[in-house]
Amino acid sequence: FLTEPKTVAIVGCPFSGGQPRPGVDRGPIHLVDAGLCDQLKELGWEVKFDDHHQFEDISAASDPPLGKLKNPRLVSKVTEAVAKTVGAHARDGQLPLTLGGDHSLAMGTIAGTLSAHPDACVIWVDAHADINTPETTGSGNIHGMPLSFICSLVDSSSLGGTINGEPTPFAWLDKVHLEPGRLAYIGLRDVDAGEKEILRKHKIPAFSMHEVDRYGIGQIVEMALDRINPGRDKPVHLSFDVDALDPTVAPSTGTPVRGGLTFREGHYICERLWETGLLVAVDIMEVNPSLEDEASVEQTVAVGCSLVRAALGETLL
Ligand code: HAR
Ligand code: MN
Ligand code: MN
Ligand code: MN
Repeated sequence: FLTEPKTVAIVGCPFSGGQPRPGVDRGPIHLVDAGLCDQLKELGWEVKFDDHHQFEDISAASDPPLGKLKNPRLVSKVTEAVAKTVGAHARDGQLPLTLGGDHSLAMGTIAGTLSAHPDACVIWVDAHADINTPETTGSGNIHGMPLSFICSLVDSSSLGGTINGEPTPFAWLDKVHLEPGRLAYIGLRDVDAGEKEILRKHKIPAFSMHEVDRYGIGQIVEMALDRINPGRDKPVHLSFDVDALDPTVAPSTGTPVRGGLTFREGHYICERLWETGLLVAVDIMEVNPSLEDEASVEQTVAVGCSLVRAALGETLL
């Protein structure tokens, strides 16, 4: 699916509006400053990186909650811009690598991937399912909801039709659709009751830490691919939330949950997806360099870079 010479387009997204903790917007800056571009050139990639995305600002005052949703207009605007950027790179045969920022950004990245590869499937690596709807969310934080929009569980008209003559935020996502059967999770361990119901109702393949313990990561990745990509012929989008990793491995993230993936388990997922030759887009999300001490930040950033290298073909031998 990628054209030669193989080119990675780094989409740096300094954005934190999908959740309340400041600092996650500095994640992409730290990942790039740690030398990610050179590391990928070293692996033989052409690297396109101009600068981090400059997002239009919408002040909090002009963006009051819509139902429970916090910062809805801002998140909608930013993710729509990300969808355009990621889509353009993907249509050019480049591999978009989106650096977050919070996971609401995946509304944009997956929409962008689908615009170029309508038959793409998604591997979502996360402690959380991020599939709350505007009705089921307890927090109102949109980083806990991107998949409900992407999988068309939300109709933007349910968010109020027009407001002051403006179309409802997220109307641009109405045309975007990922079949729930083309999404598989790995690493779950903190899933809300309403989300569990959604996963059951739509029969979404979900491999929690319990299944990782039971079968081992090698089998889990094949089981996930068997469900969403049995012929191993469809493009794959990897959306990796670093909180999927155990907090001892990736401490600097906004919502750590103990009992996560080991360093190797996280890397194995990336290596195996690269090995399939099907990978068309990668997200690394939720690195927050303002959390924990300096050594933890450095460790988390280094792990983020290392996951990217694993997904982009750094082989061990
Ligand atoms: N499920 C909770 C919510 O909807 C928590 C979501 C949390 N955080 C993330 N997403 N980092 O992966 O608010
Ligand atoms: Mn997430
Ligand atoms: Mn998470
Ligand atoms: Mn839709």
